[in-house]
This record gives sequence, C-alpha cells and structure tokens, in this order.
Amino acid sequence: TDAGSDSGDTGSAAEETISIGFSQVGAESGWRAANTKSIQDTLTQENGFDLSFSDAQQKQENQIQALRSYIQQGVDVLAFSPVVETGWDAVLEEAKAADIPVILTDRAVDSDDDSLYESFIGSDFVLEGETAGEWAVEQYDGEGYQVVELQGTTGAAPAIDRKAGFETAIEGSDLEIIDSQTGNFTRTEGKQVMEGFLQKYDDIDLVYAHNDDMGLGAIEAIEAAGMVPGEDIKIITVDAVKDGMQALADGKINYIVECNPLLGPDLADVAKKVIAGEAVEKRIVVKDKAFDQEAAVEALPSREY
Ligand code: GZL
Repeated sequence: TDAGSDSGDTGSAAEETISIGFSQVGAESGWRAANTKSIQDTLTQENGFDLSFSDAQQKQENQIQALRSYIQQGVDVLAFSPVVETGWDAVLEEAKAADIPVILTDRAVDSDDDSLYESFIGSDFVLEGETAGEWAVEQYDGEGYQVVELQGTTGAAPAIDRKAGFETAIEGSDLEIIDSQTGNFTRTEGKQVMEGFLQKYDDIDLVYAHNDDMGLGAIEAIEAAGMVPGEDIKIITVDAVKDGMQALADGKINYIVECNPLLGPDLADVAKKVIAGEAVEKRIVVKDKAFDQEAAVEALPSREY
C-alpha cells in the first residue's frame, strides 16, 4: 500500500484549512480591483484557506446579506471592507453570538465596541488627506487657489477622513475649497461632477480627488472643456494605481498619495493567528508613499498595481 493509505495516519498534522467568508465593497475602481486580486491570490487552498468571496456592488445591504450567509454556513472567520462606517453593529453582534471572529480590511466601522472585531487592517486615511493638503500648500500657497473636491462614497471612512485631513492641512493657507461633491470613487461619476463644476465656476485652480479614478474622470472633463489638466487646472489624487501613476508621469496629474491595496498577506496572517488563538494587533496601519511627476516616471516600471 502507498504510505498515505494506511490507518488514516497523515504524518504531521496538516494545518486545518480555514474557511473564510469575505464581503468586498464592489468593483468600483482600479484600487478595488488590485485589492480583490491581492485577497484572492493570497487566500488560496495551497495557503490553507477555503475562501468564499462576494462583491456587494457598493451596497451595504448586500454586504450584510453576504455576512449573514457566511454566518449561516458556519465559516471559521469573517472578513470585510465596510462600504460605509455606520450600521454594522447588528450583524457584528450576530457574528459574535455565533462565535465567528471578524477581521476588517481597508475601511473602518464606527462601532465603539471594538470587541466586535479582532483587527482592522488599513491605511491612515486622515494622514493621506494631510499629505495631499501639505503638498498643495507647499506648492500653491499665496496664489489664492480655488479648489474643488471630488469626495469618495458618502459615509465611507476614506471619504470622511481624506476630507478632514486635507482641510486640516490647508488651514492658515490661502487655498479655498469652493465646492465639494461625491463622485462615489468612480471615474464616470468623477467626470460628471467635474463637468458640473466647470459649468458653475470659471476659475478653478486645483482639483483634490479622493481617488485616482475620479481624478481620471476629471481629466476627461477638463480636456473636453478645452483646458490642459495638470497645467490650467492642477490635480491631486489618492491611491497611486497604474492608470493614475501613468497620468501623473504624463503631467496630467500633479501629485498622488498612495493607498496600498495589497492587503491579502496581512489578512491571511491575522486570520491564521486568530484561528490559532494567538494575539493580534487591533489596528494594523498600512504604510503609504506619495509621488510627484518625477517620482512617478521612476516608480512606474516596478509598480505591482
Ligand atoms: C481606500 C479604499 C478606497 C480607494 C478607492 O482604502 O477604500 O475605495 O481609495 C476605492 O479607489 O474605491
């Protein structure tokens, strides 16, 4: 008989496969695609995971439904990226009652009971906004710049925090945010909102977009209006995904603050520790860089996403 078929002895106890249910926000942006790829490429069978993955099309009710179905399935671990900060306590209580640990990735929830999740793995969005604002002040203070802001999804942690960080950083400068509206993190809506701003104002100097995709939509609107993005109207965005970095290298965007989407490895590590009963950090802050046009030309060839 071959070695593997005797009395069920499998030699060293192979690590048990961890069943994990993941509810993803949607597929709204280049960042989200890179984030999904990182999770699906890392939480594989060969890495010891049985991943159930769902896309909520940016709707909270779809995320809650997915989480409830994973609880029904009796998965070992739940993980999700909450599309907005509020409204999660009920389903998180249900997970706790079912004794299923929860890991948050990318975005935060506003629950003040942090026993409802084991860890939150994501960037510091306030710092991202501050980094964008500080660069804008460094470059443009003293010229009376009029700024329009393309906000991310209303109620989402990155939208709330990137707005707050930017506003704090420009305090005391003469940069003024003359309008601010959500483009829901998508290129299409970013373009539509920018078209509206261009009809409403004839003296916009700077666009601050909470992600590259809305910034790329703004570029389309600015060019359609016969102006030169990156020159007639400066643009600062957040994410640093490939399309954004290409536009930065091409001079159509002036500065990008990175938001690293490659959260799969941290999620896998935390999930394994949680199942093994090891302590995990409640907050894992993902490190981000920032790029001007010169740095983008340098970095582009080796960018992973
Ligand atoms: C940030 C993430 C945001 C990205 C957007 O961690 O939640 O959502 O900045 C994405 O591109 O849509």
